[in-house]
Amino acid sequence: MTIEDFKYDHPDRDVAAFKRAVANKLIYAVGKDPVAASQDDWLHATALAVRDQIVERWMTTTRQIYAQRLKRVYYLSMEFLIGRTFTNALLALELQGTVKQALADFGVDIQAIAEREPDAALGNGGLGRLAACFLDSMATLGVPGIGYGIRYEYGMFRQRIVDGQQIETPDYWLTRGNPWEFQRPEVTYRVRFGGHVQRGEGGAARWVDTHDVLAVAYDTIIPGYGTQATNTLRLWSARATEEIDLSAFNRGNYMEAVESKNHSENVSRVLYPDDSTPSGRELRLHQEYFFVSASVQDLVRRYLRNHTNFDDLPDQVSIHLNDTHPVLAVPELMRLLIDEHDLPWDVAWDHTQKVFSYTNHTLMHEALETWPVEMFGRVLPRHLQILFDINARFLARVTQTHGHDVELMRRLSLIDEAGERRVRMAYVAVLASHSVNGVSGLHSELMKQSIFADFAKLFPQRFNNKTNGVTPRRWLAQANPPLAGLLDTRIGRGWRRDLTQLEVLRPMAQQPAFVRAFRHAKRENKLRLANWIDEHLRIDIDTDAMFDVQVKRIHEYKRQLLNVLHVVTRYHRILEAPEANHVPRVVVFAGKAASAYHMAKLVIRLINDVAHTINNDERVGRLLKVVFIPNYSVSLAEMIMPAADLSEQISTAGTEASGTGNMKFALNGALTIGTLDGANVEMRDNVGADNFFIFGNTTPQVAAIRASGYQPRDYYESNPELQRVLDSIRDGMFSPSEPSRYHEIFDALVSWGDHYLLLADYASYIEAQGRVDALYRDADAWTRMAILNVAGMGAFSSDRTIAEYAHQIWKTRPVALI
Ligand code: B1H
Repeated sequence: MTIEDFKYDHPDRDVAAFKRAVANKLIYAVGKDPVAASQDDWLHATALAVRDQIVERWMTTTRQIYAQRLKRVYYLSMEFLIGRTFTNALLALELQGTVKQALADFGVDIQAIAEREPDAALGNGGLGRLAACFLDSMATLGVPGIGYGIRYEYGMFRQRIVDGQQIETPDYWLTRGNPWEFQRPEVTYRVRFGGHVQRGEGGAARWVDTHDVLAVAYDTIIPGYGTQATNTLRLWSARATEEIDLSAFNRGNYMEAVESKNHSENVSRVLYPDDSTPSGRELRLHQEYFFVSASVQDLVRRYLRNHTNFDDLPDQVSIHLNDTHPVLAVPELMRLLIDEHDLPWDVAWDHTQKVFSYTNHTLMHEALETWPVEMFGRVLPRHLQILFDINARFLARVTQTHGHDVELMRRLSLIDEAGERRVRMAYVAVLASHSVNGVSGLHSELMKQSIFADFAKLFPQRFNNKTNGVTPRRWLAQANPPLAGLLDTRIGRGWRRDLTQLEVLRPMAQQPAFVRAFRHAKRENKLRLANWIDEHLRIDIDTDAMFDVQVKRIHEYKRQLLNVLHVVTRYHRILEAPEANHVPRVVVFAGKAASAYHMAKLVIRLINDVAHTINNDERVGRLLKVVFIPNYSVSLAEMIMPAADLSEQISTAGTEASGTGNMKFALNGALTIGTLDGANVEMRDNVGADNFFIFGNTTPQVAAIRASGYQPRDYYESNPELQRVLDSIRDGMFSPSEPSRYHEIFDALVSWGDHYLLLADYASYIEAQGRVDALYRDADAWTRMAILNVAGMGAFSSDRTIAEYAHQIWKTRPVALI
C-alpha cells in the first residue's frame, strides 16, 4: 500500500467542521455527555480536535526528512520548560478565531478553558525555557530537529507562600491526562545500570549482571509557525522490566520482589529543583544516563534503518548537549560503536567528535558538574573505563605536543585528582565536541578566559558564541495581544517570522498617535495584571504607578536583595518626606528558591515581610506597593512581563551567563535597569546606550575590587542612607515579632564579605533608579524610549539563534515542503 491509497478524513478548518470535530472528541474520545461536560472535558476534547490538525503535517514532515536524507539534530536536554500548549497550537495553526467561535456556539469560553491547562513545567528556569524556545524555532525554520528529554511525572514544585515563607508542594501535572502526547510503547529501550565488566576473547568488553530499567517513548508534536514543518519532542518514561527479582520471589518474598519495580520507576519521577547547582545525588546520575542511553540507542537505530555501516554518521547526525547534564551520551555512543558494533576506537572517536556539540550555560564554580569516581564506577562501570581511556589518550597526545608538564596534565585531566577523585563532566563535553559555545558575547569570552582557559589554548577553533534568543510567537504574539494587534495594523504580521522587521518602529517613536496607541496597549496589560493581583492577592494597586518587575529564580547572584535595598530606601524616603514629589511604584517580585537553598528562602521571606509592612503603612498609600506573586511559571510570565514598565536585570557583572527574561521584557515594551552582564550588554548595543539604564561595576571592576580585598563594611560606614536601610532590616523593622530574623542577611552583606558586591553597587543602583523616576514623569519620553527598545529587539529572536546553530554548528539543511 502507498500513502496515496490510504484513505482517511482530512480535518476541515471551518467553524461548522470544527464544532463537529469537538463534539465527536467529547463523546468518543473523552466519553462525556455534553450536558455533563466540565471545563476540563471541553479543553481535552478541543485539544484533541486541534491536535488532529497537526498530525498530518507531522507525518509529512517526517516522511520528507527521510526522503530528502536530511541530517537530523538531536537536542538533548534534562529540561524542557514548555508551559501551556493549547493557545500556542492555535496560534501556530492560525485557528484562534475558528475555535473561539466553535466553542462559543457550545456556550464555552475559550479563555476560561485555556486557563485550565496545567503548565508542562519540566524545567527550572532559563536553561529549560531556552530549550522550549529552540524547539519552536527549529520547527518554524524547518530544521529537522528532535528534542530528547525526560517525562517527569512531577515537574517543578508548586510554590505556596505561608506566613511569608516558601512551601513546596508536588506538581503532579498529569492528573487529568495529557492530550498532547502520544505514548509509544513499541519504542522501548533497555537501559542498564551497575554490574561489572568482563573481558571476552580478544579483550572485548562485556558489561554484565546489570540492573535494567525500560525507557518508554512519549512523543509531543511541535508545530512550526507559518510552515507545514512539524517536529517531535520525545520524552522518556521509566518502566520496570518484565522480570521480577526471582531470588526474592523464590525466597517467598513477593513484596520485596515487586518493590524493586517501584524503585526502577523512580528514575523519571521528579525534576530536580536546582537551578545552577547540580545536586550530586545518585538518582540524578541515574536520570542523566537513563534518558541519554535511550536517546542514543534510538538515534542509532533510526540511522541504521537506512545505513549498513557508520561511515555516514557525521553527515546524518548531530547531537547537541544542552549543558553537561546529557554528557554521558559521549561514552554511551562510544560504547555502542566499539562494544556493540565493533568499530575500532579511533574511528568511533572521530565520529563522536564530529557528531557532538556542547553549550555551556554557567561559569559559576559550584555549578560545574562533577561526579565522584567511586559512584560513577558503581553505577556505570563500562562508561568509567571508556572515560579513562579517552583521558589517557588525550593526555598522551598533550605530552607529545607540550612535553611532560605535570601541572598542565593535572589541569586538563577529565579526572579531578584533588581530594576525592571526581569526573569533570564539562571537560568531557569540551573534549568530545567539535563546537563549544557560550550563550552571550560576554559569557563566551569569559568562558575562554576562565573555566576552559587551557582547552581554549589547545583548541581555539572549537570555541564560539551563540547569543540566546526567545520565540516571538509565545513571548509577543501570544503573551501580548494588545501590542501584537497594534504591530499588525502598523507594520504588518511578518514580525512573527522575521523579528528584525521591528526595526521599522524606530521612526514611529516620533509619531504622537503611535506613542498614544503604544501606551494604551501597555495600559491594557497593566490592567490585566492589576486585576489578577486584586483577585488573587487582594492587593489594590494603581495602574498609573510604574510597574517595576523582577521575576526569575531566586539566587544570590541575581541580587533580588539589592532590589529590596532599593525598596527599603524608597520607604525611608517616603516616611521622611511624605509630601515630596515621589514617583509611585509597584515593585513586583516572583520566583522560586531551590528547596535546600537557605539564603534564597530567607530573601523570599524578607520580600514578603517588607511587602507586608509597606503595604499596610497608611503613610505610604499609593506611593509604594510591593507584591510577591507566588508560584512563578511560564504562564504567569506571559501575563506579568507585558505589564512591566521597568525590567530589573541586576546580577553582579560576570555572573549571569545570558538571561532571557531580559529579552522578553524589552520585547514587550519595558525599559531595563541593569548591569553590564550577560546579554544585557548586547541589548544595550542594539537599543542604544541612551535608551538603557546601566549601572554598577563592570566585570573587570568586579574582579579588581575582589582582588584588592573587598571591604563591604567601608561602603556601609560611609553611606548613611545605605546604613539606615541595612540597620532597619537588622533591627526588625520588617519582622517586629522576631527582630533578629534578618541578622543573617545583614551579616552576610556587612560582615561576611558580600560575595556578590551588593554594597559596592548600591549607590550606583540608587542613582540609576533616580534617572528612571525622572524619565517616568515624562510619559511621552518614557513611551518613546520603550518603543525604541522594542524596535531594537529584532536580533533577540530564537530564530536568529537557531539559524546560527544550524549553519555554523550543526550544518543542517531545512526540510523542503510543498
Ligand atoms: C543556566 C543553569 C543550570 N545556567 C544546573 N545553568 C542545573 C545549571 O539542574 N541543574 O543542575 C539547572 C540549570 N541554568 C541559565 O541558562 C543561565 O543562568 C542563564 O543566564 C541563561 O540565560 C540560561 C539559558 O542559557
